[in-house]
Amino acid sequence: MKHNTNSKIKRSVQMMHRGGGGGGGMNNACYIYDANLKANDTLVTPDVVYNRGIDMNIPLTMDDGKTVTMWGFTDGGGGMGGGGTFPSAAMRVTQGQIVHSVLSVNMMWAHTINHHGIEPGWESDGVGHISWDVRGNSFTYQWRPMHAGTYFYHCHTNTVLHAEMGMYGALIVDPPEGIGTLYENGPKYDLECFWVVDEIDSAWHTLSWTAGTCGADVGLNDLNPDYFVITGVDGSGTSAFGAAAISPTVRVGQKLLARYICAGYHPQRIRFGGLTGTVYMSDGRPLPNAIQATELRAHSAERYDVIFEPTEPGEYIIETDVIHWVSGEVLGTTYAKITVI
Ligand SMILES: [Cu+2]
Repeated sequence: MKHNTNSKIKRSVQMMHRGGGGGGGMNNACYIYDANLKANDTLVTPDVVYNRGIDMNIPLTMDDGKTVTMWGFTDGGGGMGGGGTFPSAAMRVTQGQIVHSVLSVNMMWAHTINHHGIEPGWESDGVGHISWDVRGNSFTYQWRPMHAGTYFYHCHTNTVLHAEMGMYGALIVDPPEGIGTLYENGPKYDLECFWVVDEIDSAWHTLSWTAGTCGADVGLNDLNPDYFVITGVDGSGTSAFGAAAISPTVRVGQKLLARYICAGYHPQRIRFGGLTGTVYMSDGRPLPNAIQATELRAHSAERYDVIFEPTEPGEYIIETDVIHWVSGEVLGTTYAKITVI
């Protein structure tokens, strides 16, 4: 009898493990860190409130006509109703403001928000497995950025998968001087662009939200990208040339700030197409001494703030290589463009 009972348990566990398939579909119970979810008892009156919901069915059409399903946050709360974008809508606040990010997860799948590089209290850190995930509920994260710069926010539930699925957005902190100054008493700029470079392994994009947390090897250690995107656009051709936020036009004499985020897992090398930029900041802090650069290398989640002051009209192609982290092979390249008139 005892032997039979054990066998039944084994079978039911195996069936649970097999339940991990299906595009964001099944309520697989292996990843449960929401049991401790409580209201955030640290909240004070905010200066800014962002409402974020979840959309786990965002179609991203690539240059070859194929569509990859992305996940992301909606701007304005809600649950399954759609309306999410890839990347998710930016958050933009001023240094010193108290901000509430209200995450509403009106579904059975768990998510969080981690404001990467910001330093809130632990209740608001949004790292699911060490505090709690949010599902079937809402939670208010409170944060107060004290350093201007370029950041991003992302889901921190089953992070390897959920970040790959696209659950991130830019987080910009302006100094007290406001938009047009990079950091407090720092350099000025006239316009800005956003280079958020990421690689996509479309085979991952049919996995369930708990994939890899149930003991099975679903291949999350083996990222084989087949698409390369820049700020939500297939970057392998010229598609990003038509988006002003990625491929700006600047007049001679103007200062262009490029906010570059390495949003992939493999390292990247970005080349400025013959332009020399001044690198003022990395990861939300000014460099001790700004450096002149014609290219940069970055690793996962790094950010760089680069100001260009082009002197010659022309078209400058910004190439970002995604480089295999072990072999050094260039896996793919994204293209953007600076037009100087
Ligand atoms: Cu998530």
